[in-house]
Amino acid sequence: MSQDTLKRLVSQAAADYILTRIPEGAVIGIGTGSTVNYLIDALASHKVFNARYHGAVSSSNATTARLKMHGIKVLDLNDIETLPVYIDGADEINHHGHMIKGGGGALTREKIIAQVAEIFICIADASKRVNTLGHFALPVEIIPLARAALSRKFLALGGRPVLRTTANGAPYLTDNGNQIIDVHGLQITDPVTLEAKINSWPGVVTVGLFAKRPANLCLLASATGIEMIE
Ligand code: ABF
Repeated sequence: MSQDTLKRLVSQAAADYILTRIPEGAVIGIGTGSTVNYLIDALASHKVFNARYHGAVSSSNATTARLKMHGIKVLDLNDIETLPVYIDGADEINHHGHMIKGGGGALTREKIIAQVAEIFICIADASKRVNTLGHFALPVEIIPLARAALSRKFLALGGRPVLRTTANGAPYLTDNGNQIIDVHGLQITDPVTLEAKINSWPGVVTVGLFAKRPANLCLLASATGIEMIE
């Protein structure tokens, strides 16, 4: 079964979960990435989202565009006080629900919304499940002024920092106008401690470790079906 098929399956399962478990009138937090894109399409296909829910809070310009393409109301996080659920993908997830996120470049807004949400549901194909985080290069959103100083710190950690660039070689810029360093070669055995450590460095906007606030529920699709891990 292809990864794409697994992403579609887990997204459909997540849409069913939301529509049956999340009460009417709620605001739904929506993440970023190809798995979430399938979720948005699945929610829209039920054609009840706008009738049932107050709207969605989006974690990126790309997600906002897709929600609006389907006619789903997009709300400002500053205008809501409660967010029952946030659904998002991940690049890696371990058995504690700790994740590496940010491959899609939306880690800062994702982390802000995840922090507000009462429950965080991670949706992924089984290839994202790991014992130890770090095979996927750790994304870190940074202020450009700090790039060289932070790169030296990542090297001292044993990592190999690479500035994320666009197809034409220019530095990739996030929706917030910042740059991203992808740190290769880390074996992250204590994600909570490393997240706090990197967060404390001047110039770091967001580190793509979601460990202090892990996922509450993970829906993982594999050839044998959908596994729900709490
Ligand atoms: C997003 O989901 C990012 O944090 C993460 O990089 C991405 C995973 O992308 P995909 O669903 O396309 O594999 O939330």
